[in-house]
Amino acid sequence: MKDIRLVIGNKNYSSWSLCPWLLLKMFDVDFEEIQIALYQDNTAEKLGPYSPSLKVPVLLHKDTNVWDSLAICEYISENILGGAGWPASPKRKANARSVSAEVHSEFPTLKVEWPMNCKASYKLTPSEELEKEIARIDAIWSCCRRRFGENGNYLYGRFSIADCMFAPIAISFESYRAELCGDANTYMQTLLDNPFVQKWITLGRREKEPLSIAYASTA
Ligand SMILES: N[C@@H](CCC(=O)N[C@@H](CS)C(=O)NCC(=O)O)C(=O)O
Repeated sequence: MKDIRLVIGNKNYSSWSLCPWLLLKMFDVDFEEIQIALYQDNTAEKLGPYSPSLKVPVLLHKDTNVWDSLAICEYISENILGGAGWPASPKRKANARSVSAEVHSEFPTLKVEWPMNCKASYKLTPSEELEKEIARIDAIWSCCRRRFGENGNYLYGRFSIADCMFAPIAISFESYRAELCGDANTYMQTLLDNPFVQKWITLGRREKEPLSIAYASTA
């Protein structure tokens, strides 16, 4: 058994699972993946031993377990990557933490109207509320790239946890054809071209389990 284990859900649908998975992959951390199919009759029984919230993702590291995607990314950065998960400068780190927390706590319409589904590929016209959320994400991406992106193609130049938090959104934006401004669109493409995001999408598309009737209709 490996020291670091990550419990994730279906790659096709589990947007939060992608965030820490991508961080571990990008920093070449050796870990074991434990995949549990969500919304099956036995899902709670399988998650119970790992996850007090009965949700994924969960990180198991030696005798510690951490649940909730952003807490896991913070833990990985602090305890496994020596802090390298965030940009080094305090100003950029504060900004990166703010936008990552915003993904975590905001955008309720996006999460319901355009849930990540790696198999989906069609235009889905956003509601007025969703348009406002897309505009906010467009503004975050454009502004970060302009202010902080000089040393690379990611949000703060070099890859960081902020990119992990936005990767599932990039997948949804591509699936449902979000209309973005130039800089934001280029950043979305950077995320989609990331080899590990590509791998996640490919593996997600191969999965067979539907989540529920509602999700299954878009799969
Ligand atoms: N805020 C949590 C959300 C976790 C979450 O909702 N996970 C979903 C999969 S992406 C899940 O486990 N759903 C199972 C359920 O709701 O029963 C995080 O960031 O980890």
